[in-house]
Amino acid sequence: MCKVFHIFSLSAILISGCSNDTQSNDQNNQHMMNQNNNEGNHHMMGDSAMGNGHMSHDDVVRLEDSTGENELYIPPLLTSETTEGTEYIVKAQKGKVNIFEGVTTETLGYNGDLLGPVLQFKKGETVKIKTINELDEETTFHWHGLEVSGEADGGPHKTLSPSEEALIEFEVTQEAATLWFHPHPEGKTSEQVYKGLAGLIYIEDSNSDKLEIPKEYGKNDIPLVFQDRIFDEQGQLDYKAVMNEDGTIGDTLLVNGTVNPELTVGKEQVRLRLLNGSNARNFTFKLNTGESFVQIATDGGFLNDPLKLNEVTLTPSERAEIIIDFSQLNSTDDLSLINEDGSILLPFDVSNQEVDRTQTLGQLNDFAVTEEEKNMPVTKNIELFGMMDHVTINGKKFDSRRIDFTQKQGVTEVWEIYNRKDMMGGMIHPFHIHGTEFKILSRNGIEPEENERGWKDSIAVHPGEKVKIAVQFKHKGVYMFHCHILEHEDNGMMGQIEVK
Ligand SMILES: [Cu+2]
Repeated sequence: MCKVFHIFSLSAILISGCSNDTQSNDQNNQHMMNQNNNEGNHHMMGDSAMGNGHMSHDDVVRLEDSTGENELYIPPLLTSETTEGTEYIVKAQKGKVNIFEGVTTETLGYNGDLLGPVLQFKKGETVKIKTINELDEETTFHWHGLEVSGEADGGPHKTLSPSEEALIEFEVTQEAATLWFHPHPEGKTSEQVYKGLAGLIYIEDSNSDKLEIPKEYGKNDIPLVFQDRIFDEQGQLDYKAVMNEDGTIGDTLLVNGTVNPELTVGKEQVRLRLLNGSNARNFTFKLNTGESFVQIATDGGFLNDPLKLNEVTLTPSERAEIIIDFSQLNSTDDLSLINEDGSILLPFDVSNQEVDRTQTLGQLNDFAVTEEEKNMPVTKNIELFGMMDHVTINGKKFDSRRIDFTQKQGVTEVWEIYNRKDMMGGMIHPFHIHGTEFKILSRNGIEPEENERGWKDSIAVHPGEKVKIAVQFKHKGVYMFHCHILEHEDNGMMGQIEVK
């Protein structure tokens, strides 16, 4: 079916995508009509056709504005099962949630109905996690951004069958950062994440302990998981009906699983830990007033200095920590975090009470790219290519029996990631490597922007772009590298590296 589309109608692929069943084709045609008519009057639920926005378009389906009618849900911090403070239980389970009033939506979650708790680890501690699969299908527990052995990493080799348990153990050796966890079963990652399996991991260390930054969890240090979804007329997440081979894009935003969220904050500095937890949608976060904020952290750690910005873009799986000083804004009426296209993501209810704890943000970190790293030759070449289910890395699709690269433990190598354009121009692929935080050396030969001069584990690679990164693995094992558009990953845009 896809082949026929490719031969006879390239424009049809561009606009509607290709698909294997007539129902989806009807939806795609409907989507074309919607686009042509500029029809925007769809409902919160029920217009799943809106979901088939194509990532290679600049104008993907716009998100419904958040009405702000629901206070943002703050997930619990997961506490340890022992007094040693290092043993946790993380259980993948099925859930039922009232995302919409009076409607029960079937979901998946960790230790609960939807999404998961925030795991908090301290650098230097040995963490034991008992992982339990209470789903009806296989899953894995992947710790995204965590520098652990391939055994503990939770890639597609480490599946747990239904009702199976596994104990994993690792030492936390990396610096303070906001990481996350999600499933990684081969071919099933996108659906399981879509239905609600994801959670945040905070790593703290002596540096983050002493920094004068907001750190009261849920008060002025806020976890924020942004995900777009499509709900059917019954208010369900029917992934198979709406999935798009090029990345499923929704019209409804959930933040921490809350629809139409609002965040109540004090007139003070508030730290937002942003995760783009979508399957495929990119976000560009900014204030509706156009005023600036500061970014303090990338995927894997603090920037050296707070960086004043008006907006920050995150592709799927990327994180940024920002601080908004609500005591310094011109007006706090109708204030909200918006997306690039102006859609309202998160309205703020700013209390009038002045909170006097504004701190001067000083130096945060001592991240550096060495001269040696800058001058190292490229020793690994990665070519990202394609769209839909024709995505490849170095011309190949994932094969769990094939090791694509090897690298020595503790030895830095320079990888060059090239996003080769296709005849339609191509699309951004967010490239992620497991088990490591890397440094960006250059984008098309030029030093990266200031807000990318910090540890990264995922990077947006634009069509035609060549990105050089310095990669070192602290531990041994087999690790995945892949596109973090989850449908691309499931379609085989993934390879394996063995670290010896
Ligand atoms: Cu991709």
